Amino acid sequence: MTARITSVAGRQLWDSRGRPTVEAEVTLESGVVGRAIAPAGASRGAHEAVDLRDGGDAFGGYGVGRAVSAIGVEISPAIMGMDAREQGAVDAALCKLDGTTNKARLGANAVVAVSMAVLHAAAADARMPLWRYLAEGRSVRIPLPEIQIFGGGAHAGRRTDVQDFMIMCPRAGSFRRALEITDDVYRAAGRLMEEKGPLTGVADEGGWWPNFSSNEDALDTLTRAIEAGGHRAGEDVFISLDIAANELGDSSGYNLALDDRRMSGEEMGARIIEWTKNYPILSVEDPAGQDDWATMAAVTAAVGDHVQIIGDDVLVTNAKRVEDAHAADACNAALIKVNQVGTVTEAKAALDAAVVHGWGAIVSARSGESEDVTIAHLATGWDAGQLKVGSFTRSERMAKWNEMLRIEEAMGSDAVFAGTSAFAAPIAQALA
Ligand code: 2PG
Ligand code: MG
Repeated sequence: MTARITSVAGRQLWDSRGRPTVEAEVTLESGVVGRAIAPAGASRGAHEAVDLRDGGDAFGGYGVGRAVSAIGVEISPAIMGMDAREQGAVDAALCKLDGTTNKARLGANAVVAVSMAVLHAAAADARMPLWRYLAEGRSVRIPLPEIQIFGGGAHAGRRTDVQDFMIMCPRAGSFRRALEITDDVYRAAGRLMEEKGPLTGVADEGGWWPNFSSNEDALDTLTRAIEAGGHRAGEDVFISLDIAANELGDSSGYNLALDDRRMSGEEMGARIIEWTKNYPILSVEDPAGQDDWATMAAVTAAVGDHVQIIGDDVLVTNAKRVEDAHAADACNAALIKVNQVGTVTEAKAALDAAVVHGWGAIVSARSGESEDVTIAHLATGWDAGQLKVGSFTRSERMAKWNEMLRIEEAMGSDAVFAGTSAFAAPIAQALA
């Protein structure tokens, strides 16, 4: 059996925020190696798996010495000898070894790096690109990208309340074309920002640093940037928002600092609904806090037939929470981040739960990233339909977009761009 795991090693590398992170390297009997690097979130849900950090003074407390040593001392002996092609069995062994509900003992950063490295090793052993290995012979679509133009919230010193101002081009026809359109809009947005005042650089995920006087000012500027870039807002290019409302409060109230307002859940929901009426918005992520399902459900009931309502901090890539959210009609799409739950198998289960209910599914990066391009392969091989990576600058983001271009090219004439089919059926019909 050549796919037998013969060694698992961990090492400390650095992420896009200059913080320590974990890389895992899995070697098989055949000599094949699989590697993966753990990403890290800044706006996190309370129900997420948690990273193991060393604390103390070194590296601002973000050291991963203990997580790296957990890989060598505990994880390696536990999965040594297992078949890398048995991802489910390996991930079950990792969960059992950790023994907590949130990967707190070994660290989600250690566990996710190993889980993804095992997957890479298995694909390499099969001599296939990862996306093709995951597709298992089925035809899969090229995902629709969701790309940030302005970064805010926890990724930009809370300069705007809304965290991500993004665009989507469901009618672009191909991934390559969607990126070209994004380039037009990104550059036009930069010109408009320059006119407003000094351009002050970029936020954590590479989007323009948001110099805005109100959240609506940001929405106006983005709409104008789409048009100034030579495209039709609400026709070819749509706005997608990640409110990340978890960072703004909970069901007892939300603080919109930029608008100098404290709002009830009901008012917050009404504000989001109003934005979807006034701007060409096609998708809204986390319009309410992680446990405020009443507001999530109110927004979904009001506009969910033509606007995608995504759960991120609300669902935390947890299949059980996807089921609960479905029972509560709280959203119509799920964000999928492997490190939010800790293993490839659990993330796939959350995606499957969303797909079974006819929801959209978006494989997503974190705000702390690296050159690791695993998510491009997961979004494609799992046929998720959508991919969220961050903005259109900085190599930890461009590495994923560029990998998608390679995948699209490799598919050749078989490549099918998910486009409008990426959404839950009512939204896809509304776009048709
Ligand atoms: C999110 C992500 C990416 P973070 O909220 O969707 O934008 O942010 O990784 O900080 O949770
Ligand atoms: Mg989010």
